[in-house]
Amino acid sequence: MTTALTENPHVMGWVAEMAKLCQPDRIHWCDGSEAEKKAMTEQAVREGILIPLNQDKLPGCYLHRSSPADVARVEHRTFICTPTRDEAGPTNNWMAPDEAYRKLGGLYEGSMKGRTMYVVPYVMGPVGSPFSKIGVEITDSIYVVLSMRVMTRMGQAALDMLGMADDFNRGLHAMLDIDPEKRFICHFPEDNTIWSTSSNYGGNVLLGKKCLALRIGSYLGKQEGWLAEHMLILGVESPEGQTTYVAAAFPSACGKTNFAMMIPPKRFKGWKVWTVGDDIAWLRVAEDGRLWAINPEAGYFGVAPGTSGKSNPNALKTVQRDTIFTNVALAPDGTVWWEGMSDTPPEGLIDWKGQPWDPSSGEKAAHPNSRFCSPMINNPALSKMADDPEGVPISAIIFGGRRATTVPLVLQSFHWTHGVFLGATMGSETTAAATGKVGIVRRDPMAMLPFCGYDMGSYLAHWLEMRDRIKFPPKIFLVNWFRKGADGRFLWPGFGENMRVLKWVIDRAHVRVGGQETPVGWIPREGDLDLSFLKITSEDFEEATRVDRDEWREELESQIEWFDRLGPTLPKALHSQRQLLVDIIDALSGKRGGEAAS
Ligand code: GTP
Ligand code: SPV
Ligand code: MN
Repeated sequence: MTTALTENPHVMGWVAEMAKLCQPDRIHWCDGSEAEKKAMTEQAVREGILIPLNQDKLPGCYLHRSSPADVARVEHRTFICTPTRDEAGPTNNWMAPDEAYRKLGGLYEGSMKGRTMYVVPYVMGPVGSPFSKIGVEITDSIYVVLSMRVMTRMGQAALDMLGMADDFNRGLHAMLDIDPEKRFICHFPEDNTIWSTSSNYGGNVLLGKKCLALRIGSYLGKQEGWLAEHMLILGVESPEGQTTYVAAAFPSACGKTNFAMMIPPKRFKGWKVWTVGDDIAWLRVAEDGRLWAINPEAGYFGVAPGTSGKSNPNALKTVQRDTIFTNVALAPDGTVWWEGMSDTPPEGLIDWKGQPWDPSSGEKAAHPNSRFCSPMINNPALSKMADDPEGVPISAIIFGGRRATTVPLVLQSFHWTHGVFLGATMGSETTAAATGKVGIVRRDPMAMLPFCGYDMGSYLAHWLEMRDRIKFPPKIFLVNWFRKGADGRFLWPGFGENMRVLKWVIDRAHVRVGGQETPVGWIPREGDLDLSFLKITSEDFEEATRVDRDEWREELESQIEWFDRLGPTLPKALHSQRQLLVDIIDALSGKRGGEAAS
């Protein structure tokens, strides 16, 4: 056992209790030092957990291959364990706390015999910030320790910040035998505790991320009057040097990392986009009456496929050093490859399962949810505010999903409640970030469906209530980079070209550009979006930005089922908002008004 790094009786007592349960041979307290990283990396290489990559081309980079049945989040095995089912709400899986403690306790018992238990203290948010939260994750996975070191501020600094307080998240993770049948991700919001078993994949086991920063975080946010959101944070700097900060929620694998690291096209000379965060934002109201955001993370756990020098040059630069790649393909020269990195794959690839890859097999070389785990300091576009204890003031909030139809390229809400309505009813096609079928449209409010730690209706009520606390509320927008033409092509080129939409968003936030009112929100008029030097036909642009009354009438109709599912805690204001839009569309279409109007 390495010596404990704290005398905090709460930490010591809990670690002792968990050690008694799991019965490890050794306990290692992680201090976060370089020497520790070096020793653990060497051990991981010896044990085959990490494969060293070409250290000349990719210094400090390693490849990890997961078990083939452990490649994504498992929403059906993720539970919110509150005393009553109602507190978890209709969209979460629920398990009674005693049952969960009993069931997982049985799985943990003796599970670390012959193994090392690592104690990983970490801070979510800048060290010393009053808005940061402390966690301690106990794990028997060296891959988790090395990843937590990238994704959080890990080690001694966290224990120093905690001092003798009892205010820390207690996370317990055991790999077991990675059997999917023993896999559970259980959250106990009342105990500030997370228990995770039988997985070694990112969102299931890096407990600071989705489990603490979003599920437990959202629960704390409701109680303490702030918001924990699945949002990127970026700053747009104008040629005059004015920086406007924007937060954006897109569901998993729907473009947050890409948007947060965007390089504006040539047309936008002198404009710069700076990354504050790429996945999670904690938002609170400051004394100046504005909404301020911090990124609780210190690294990026990003989707590899589709990342190229064309689509996201900043991400490609970010992953050139000190990066752990998971489930990507390995090239003979010790570099990595994934679908979309280049048009022609290198010869002689080893696929993500460790087998020689046959390009004609129809199989992917990299898993569709393969990921890179890189420190944020590698990002050439990192905002100088990324580590600021106060965070940044937010002028606009963007919601966005992956929708082949209906939702236009960009839409501005009429007001806060309408914006919350657009977020609450957001739909998106499912992706490889979670197990299950890909490409099914499902409602994913604020991109938080898999991450809200309590009842969804109460969460939406909390969003509405936040309005009263914010003197200068951000403007709310809805975007869709993924609308398709009749031929199945994406209509909008996306990636860096999204700057054109972002520019309209910040101009609208500062009230300096026009727009056109439609029944469902404001859209850019012809000429409002700068399309110069963009290769897009006017038909495609028209199709990408169009608000079709019939499509929206259907969309609004299909929301009834969603609202019914959310049940009695869904705020009345959102029902009224939906009915109002129905009435407006019906009136414009010359149909009889809805009930409210008749
Ligand atoms: P999580 O880390 O899972 O929360 O995902 P994310 O929201 O950060 O998604 P990311 O930026 O990694 O993008 C996921 C996928 O969407 C990648 O394969 C991208 O290539 C693709 N993508 C991102 N932006 C765009 C866009 O503007 N247009 C199109 N067509 N695809 C995009
Ligand atoms: C997501 O799925 O939204 C992610 C990756 O950001 S994970 O950390 O696995 O949740
Ligand atoms: Mn995410």
